Amino acid sequence: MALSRLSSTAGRLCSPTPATACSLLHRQLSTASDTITIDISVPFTAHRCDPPPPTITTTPSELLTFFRDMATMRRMEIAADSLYKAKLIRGFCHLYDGQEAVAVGMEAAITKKDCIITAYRDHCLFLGRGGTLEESFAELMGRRDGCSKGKGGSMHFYKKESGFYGGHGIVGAQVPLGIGLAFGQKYLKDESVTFALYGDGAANQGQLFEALNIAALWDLPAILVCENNHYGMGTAEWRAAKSPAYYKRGDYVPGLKVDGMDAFAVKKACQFAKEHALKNGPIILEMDTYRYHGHSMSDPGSTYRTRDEISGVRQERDPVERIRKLILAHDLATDKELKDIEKELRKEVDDSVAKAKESALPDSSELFTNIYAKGYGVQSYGADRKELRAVLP
Ligand SMILES: Cc1ncc(C[n+]2csc(CCOP(=O)(O)OP(=O)(O)O)c2C)c(N)n1
Ligand SMILES: [Mg+2]
Repeated sequence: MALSRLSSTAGRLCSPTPATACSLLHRQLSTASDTITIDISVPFTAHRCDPPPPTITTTPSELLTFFRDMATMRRMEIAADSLYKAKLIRGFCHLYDGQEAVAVGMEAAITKKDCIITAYRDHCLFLGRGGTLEESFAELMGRRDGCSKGKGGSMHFYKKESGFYGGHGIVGAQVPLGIGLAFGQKYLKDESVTFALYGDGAANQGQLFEALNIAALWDLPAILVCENNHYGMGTAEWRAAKSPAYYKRGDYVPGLKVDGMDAFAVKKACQFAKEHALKNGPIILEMDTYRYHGHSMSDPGSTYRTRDEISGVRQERDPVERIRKLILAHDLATDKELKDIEKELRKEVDDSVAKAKESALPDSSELFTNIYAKGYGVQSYGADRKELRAVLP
């Protein structure tokens, strides 16, 4: 399923296979054209700028869309966990469950002309950009129908045609690349911006400050999004950062601290940041979020933090549950209808896994493609630099 189909446009809630729950909701929503005003959970804290007001207006259909999109992402990551344990996914695999509100809220504020670039925790951002579940699972399992033809795996999802530039394994390295994208956007005067995402661990890297310096000097339309899930692998932020106020770490660059578990707060902050960046240059958004899984599949995630901490966040700040409560409070659907939607999504995820499993492994000739740009005739010499051993495709 392409999440783009579920984007925040009213009336695009239902998947093409009509399900009872979906049509019921559709009937209700067609009469509910009202806008709803929501207080965001935690007011923004600002650095060198006036924060936007802590309220946002939405519609019943956007609320339902947020619910469906985040529940799909949650289910996808749970399925990836099982596939990894069944050894159908090999190598690295970093899951995003807990952080879904960042992907969904950001996507609701921007267009596909805007660019997103991130680190290795990239599956859900790819879905948000319109990637499909099947492409995701195929990539995770190294199959040729994957979004990177099965050659990237979990850390290297891409969808350039809708502004998604990956998927990067070197911590922090995506930020200078993102600033490069923003440079291109300014140069071409196309009124779009780049969101460069990085973690709290990456926030301490030198390259981030070097890139930010250039972005600020040249007023580039760049938004640095620090997804602060409070841990870099097994290291708590307080052990790694003298100042964990990441939204202020740009010093001369403005910043906002945002409740990253509230999709509406994220949406509002991203709208604000886009407007700011187009007029004035870079801004930092610190998203206060949490990952439920360990750092990667080899980390049980419970040795450096308590189980109570994890369950406390689930109970009090879970991004999907927050939207569920809003939908129920505004009588937009019943609990049963929402559960039926989740059942339907679960089936969609399972069907996509089954289809992805049918995809073949890449052909061995693919080992030599997508390594060098075609047509440059890259030559490989022996150690003496005289004997030509191969001309690569
Ligand atoms: C340059 C570099 N150093 C170290 C690593 C190993 N490493 C991978 S993820 C990670 C932690 C990064 O944490 P954070 O930036 O908070 O992102 P999160 O995993 O929490 O999303 C480290 C140290 C790496 N991949 N690249
Ligand atoms: Mg982190």
